[in-house]
Amino acid sequence: MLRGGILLFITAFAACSGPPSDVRPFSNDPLSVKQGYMLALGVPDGWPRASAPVIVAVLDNGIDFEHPDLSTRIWVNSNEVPGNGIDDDGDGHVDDVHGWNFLDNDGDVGLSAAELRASDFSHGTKVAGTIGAETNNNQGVASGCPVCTMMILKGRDFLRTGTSVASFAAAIDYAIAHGVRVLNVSDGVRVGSISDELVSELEAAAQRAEQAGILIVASAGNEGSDTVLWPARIPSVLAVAAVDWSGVPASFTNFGREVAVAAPGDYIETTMPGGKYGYFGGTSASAPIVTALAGMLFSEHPDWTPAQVAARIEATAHPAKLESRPDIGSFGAGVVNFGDALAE
Ligand SMILES: [Ca+2]
Ligand SMILES: [Ca+2]
Ligand SMILES: [Ca+2]
Repeated sequence: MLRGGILLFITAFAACSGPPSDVRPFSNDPLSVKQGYMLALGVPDGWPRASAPVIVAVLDNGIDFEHPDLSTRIWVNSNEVPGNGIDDDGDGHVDDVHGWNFLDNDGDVGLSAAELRASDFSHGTKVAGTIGAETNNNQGVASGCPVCTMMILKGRDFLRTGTSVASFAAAIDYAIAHGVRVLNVSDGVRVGSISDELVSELEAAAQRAEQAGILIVASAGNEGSDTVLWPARIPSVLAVAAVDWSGVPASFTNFGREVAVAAPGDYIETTMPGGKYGYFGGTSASAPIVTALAGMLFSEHPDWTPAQVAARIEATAHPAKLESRPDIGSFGAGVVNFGDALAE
């Protein structure tokens, strides 16, 4: 997972007993019985509730957008004619129908046949299912933001080199140009492993996002340390730590004063490439839960600023159970709660 001091994709499982027991279903999606973490987060009765659509960007390693529980939830650039080799909407990107591939610099944001076979390419698909899998379609899982449509910003190792920090910034600018409200970054880079110059580029991109009305939600990291990763540690970015379903901090989670909130980070049942389903874990899984909640809040309050949405999420969080972790001095506002955040 660690390469050159950089946490590429933040996936880990807590070393604990087996998966939690099935729960009562909160939608007609058969696998919602494995999503008890949503009940623990107070998902309101009558889920999903209807609201206006909202665009959420998934900055990750691509999404299997033909997955039957995702295909209807992928953002479509309606001003772009697919496959004609022309930049129809004049945004500087040719044939960008579902987003952009910042690695290959083209509009191919799905997974290749080889990537579909490779288990390490499941990351973006797992994030997407957690945020916005089709809900109440009698299939697969439910999600935290059934009204979110997901833009795919595909890359790999976005934050590994100077070039990829530039790609990260370019991805944010693409999101700004197309009306995104929340951008999920289940990725990060360790403090001290990139130059001050590159940190400044990250901070400038985050500032442009905030000014454009976009909330960035990012994983705190999985080193079990008190040092939150970039970009989560940028003040305007909502840094998400991991807890278990009962609110106890995960053994792997980073913590500290940069953490804004926490969400469950183990046994998160979600979509997998090739039409499959499986568990997801780590602060990579916690961030998309919060992204989903932010998406619901923007959907119901389109006039709110990113700071207002973040403040609502923090103000309605429940205290984490820190009794068993005296080493954790600061853990943000606690565990997010859908029921309280979305209450009138
Ligand atoms: Ca275009
Ligand atoms: Ca075109
Ligand atoms: Ca479903």
